[in-house]
Amino acid sequence: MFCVNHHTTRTVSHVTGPLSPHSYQNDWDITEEEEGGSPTTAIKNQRAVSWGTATAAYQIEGGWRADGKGLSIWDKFAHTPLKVFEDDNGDIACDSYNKIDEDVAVLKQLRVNHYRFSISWTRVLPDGTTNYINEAGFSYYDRLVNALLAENIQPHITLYHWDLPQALQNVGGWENETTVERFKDYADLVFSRLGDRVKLWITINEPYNVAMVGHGYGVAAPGISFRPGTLPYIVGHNLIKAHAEAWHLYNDKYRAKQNGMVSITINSDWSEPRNPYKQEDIDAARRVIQFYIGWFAHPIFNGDYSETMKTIIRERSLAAGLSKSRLPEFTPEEIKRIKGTYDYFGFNHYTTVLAYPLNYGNLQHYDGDRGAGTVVDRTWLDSGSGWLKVTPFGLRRILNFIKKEYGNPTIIITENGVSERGPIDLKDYHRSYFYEKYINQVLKAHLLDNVDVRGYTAWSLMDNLEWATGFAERFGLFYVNRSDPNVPRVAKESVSLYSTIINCNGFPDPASGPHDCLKPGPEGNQRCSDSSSGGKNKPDTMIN
Ligand code: PNW
Repeated sequence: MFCVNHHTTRTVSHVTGPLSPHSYQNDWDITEEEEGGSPTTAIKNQRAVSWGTATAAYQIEGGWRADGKGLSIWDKFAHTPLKVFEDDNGDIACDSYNKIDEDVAVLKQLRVNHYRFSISWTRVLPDGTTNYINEAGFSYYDRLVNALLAENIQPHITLYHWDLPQALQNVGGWENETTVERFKDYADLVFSRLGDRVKLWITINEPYNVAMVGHGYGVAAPGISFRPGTLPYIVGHNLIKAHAEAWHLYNDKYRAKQNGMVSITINSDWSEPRNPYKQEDIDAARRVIQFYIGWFAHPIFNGDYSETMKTIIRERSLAAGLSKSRLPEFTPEEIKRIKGTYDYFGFNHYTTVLAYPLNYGNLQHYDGDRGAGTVVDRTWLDSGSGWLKVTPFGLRRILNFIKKEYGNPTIIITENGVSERGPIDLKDYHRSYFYEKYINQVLKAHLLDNVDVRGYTAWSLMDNLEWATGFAERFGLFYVNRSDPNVPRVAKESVSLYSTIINCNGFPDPASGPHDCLKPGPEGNQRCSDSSSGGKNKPDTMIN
């Protein structure tokens, strides 16, 4: 059982200052009527949500040359001057490679049900191929998985969170279709080694970012930007194939014995028309969505690229005198093989944009194909990241979009969170506000709109290397003091908020209190208005 919060007081202090009363009135939240008129705070007989938090290998592990690890494209990119803010790199990061006990201790403190982390491909396969298996690297993940299970924390493993082996990049990386085979071999090895204990898998994290940020805009590894009209689409095409092959491999070879769930994690903003009364803006908002979440979700959940993407890219390519579309085509066999390669919808979400039509003329690239500009509403709260505005309503809306557009799949939110920058302040009120508001929208989607959300994962467990912005943008529930040689993890105040939400499995109704789950410490280990749970801190039904 969980509880939606209809009782929140709207007081928040924020990195950029408090909200004005005016913006409270226009906070884009959904009205009570839209909620279905229900004043319900708890609805019975729903499946439980698994609560978790996430990290990724390059962002936290360090140990970049330890025990035979090979080099990845992020090792190379971060060691190239001027690519990462202040030339930060992941050489040491949060030193998680040497801190299994410390990491598990803070996960325990949070009381999470699952922990999402990624495997560094080159730690287990230094040159990216199965020619040589680095047992020392495997030992790290083996010990981590065992330590998590000993604390009843379910491991949720990402196979690819952007750190491609440099040896594979040297032969073309994701542009080269042979990488699909290499990824499949890598996945096979990891399933065979850890799949007896690991039941939740993500093949690829955020293919959009790999394709666009790494190969279009070029501000993430491998940092390519000189063929923006074709390369991102080729890379995206191979990422989809790689995902599908890994899913089929699991399905054919491991599912019967291991009985886990495999999917991809797709990220997307929500998009609203800048002017909701203007058809062009409504159309632009739809294009933004189809070119973002739809680029990858459409082939995997519905079959093939959307008509929107196929038509627009073909027409713009031909109009520019090209002989065929810049968007590669799947063969009918490939469409069939890719469609349905999911056991759930892994979804990362942070923010919302307002869209309007923007004509790029003849320019042959993704932005031109999408034909939309985006702005934000000035009343939306800022964060430590320029692209991230605090827009909780968008999460409920995009969850409903996923339900409708992709056939009501089971959804696991694999990332959601907020950053700050500037001086360290453990009183991170903006983060508590963010989690309270966004999680409440998740629970509304789940309980009031019947969206099948089974998991929620906060990004991130701790402050870490935020890719090209280095350590300056901090998404952690825990602060990591990197100037102390012990690299300690220190709880920010939002830790207590999030662990209470986990303990109460949502927001208990103050009117029906007092609630034991709100009490700090072990005696408070009880769900909101759920006396039958007997103080257990685990969902009634785990994700699978
Ligand atoms: C995700 N954007 O990346 C990644 O999966 C994480 O590794 C990362 O640390 C986290 O979100 C926070 O950024 C994104 O510009 C990076 O829209 C940038 C964007 C979205 C996601």
